This record gives sequence, C-alpha cells and structure tokens, in this order.
Amino acid sequence: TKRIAVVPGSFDPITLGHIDIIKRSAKIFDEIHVSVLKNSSKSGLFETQERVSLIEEALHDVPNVVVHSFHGLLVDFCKEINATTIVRGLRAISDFEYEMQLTSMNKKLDDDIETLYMMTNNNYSFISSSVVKEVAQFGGDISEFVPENVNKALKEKIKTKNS
Ligand code: COD
Repeated sequence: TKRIAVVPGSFDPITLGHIDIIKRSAKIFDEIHVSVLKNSSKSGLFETQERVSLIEEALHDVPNVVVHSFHGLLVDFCKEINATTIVRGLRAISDFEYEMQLTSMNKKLDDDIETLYMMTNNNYSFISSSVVKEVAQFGGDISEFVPENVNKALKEKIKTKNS
C-alpha cells in the first residue's frame, strides 16, 4: 500500500522553508498531499486558489506531490485521501507550543493519524510567510526566501493593493 502524507498549512504564500520540508518529505513518502486550508475567518493576502496555483508551479518538478485545498478538520481530510501521516516543520522553540496543541488535539480526534516533525533547514529557520509579506510590502528584497513565481506574484499583489 502507498504511504501517503499530508503537509498542511495556510501557505500565504509558500516560502522556501515550506518547499524544503515538502521536498524532503517527498523522498520518504510515496505521495505527498500539500493541503491548503480554506480560510474561513482570517483572510489572507492570496486567495486559496492562488495559493494552490503558486504551490503547483513551484513544485512542478516533484512528481509525487499533489496540491489541493481543504476545509473542515484536518484529520477528516486525511481519512478522505487515505493519508496516515501529517508532516509539519519546526523552526524555533516558539513553534513548539502551538504544534504541541495541534498535534495533541488531532491525536484526540483521530488516534490512527500520526504527526511527524521535520527540523527546518538552518538557512530558512527565520523565514515565515508573514515576515516575507512584511518585507515585500516595504520594497525589501525577498528573492532569497521564496520561489521566483511567488516573488513575482507578491510584487504584483502589492502593486494592485496600493493602487
Ligand atoms: N522552515 C520549516 N518549516 C516551516 C517554515 C520554515 N521556514 N515556515 C513554516 N514552516 C512549517 C510550519 O511549521 C508548518 O508546519 C508548515 O510549514 C505550514 O506553515 P503555515 O504557517 O502555512 O501553516 P499553519 O500553521 O497556518 O497550518 C495550520 C493548519 C492548517 C494545519 C491548521 O490550522 C488546521 O489543521 N486547520 C484545520 C482545522 C483543524 O483540523 N484543526 C485542528 C484541531 S486544533
């Protein structure tokens, strides 16, 4: 049977930190489903469908990765696509508290689904979607932190927002 893992997130937008985690996971699992949460309450910079397209473009060279969006509970979505594992990235200790809460709740909701944590690549440990958006908004260079297509999309988004 295929070993299927989900890499869930907001991905608003995807960064090289996320991509590093996804590519490393793709070497371990048969299939990786990058799953974008359809935001119900908090509205982001990019629409869900834009986030999905940006991820697809950035990962087109990795054959065992599929991208989609989901809403509702993550564990339900895992069941739906026969995923047994959730993969998350860990940067600093500050990530730990939230991740511990998320994983413990998911474990309560569905004991069959395991969460694995992958340590960030040191080059990307300080990168987050929010920091990247903030720097881009004030004209800073973010080309080292996001894939080329995201860099372009961010510049366009900020231009239309400010016009
Ligand atoms: N290096 C390594 N990893 C990184 C980096 C980096 N530079 N940046 C981010 N990451 C990791 C994050 O730690 C995370 O593991 C992943 O990449 C995605 O990051 P985000 O910020 O886009 O994702 P989140 O935290 O917004 O995702 C939250 C979920 C969508 C997983 C969560 O809200 C969810 O499952 N919602 C559905 C409802 C549900 O089931 N809730 C669970 C019960 S509490």
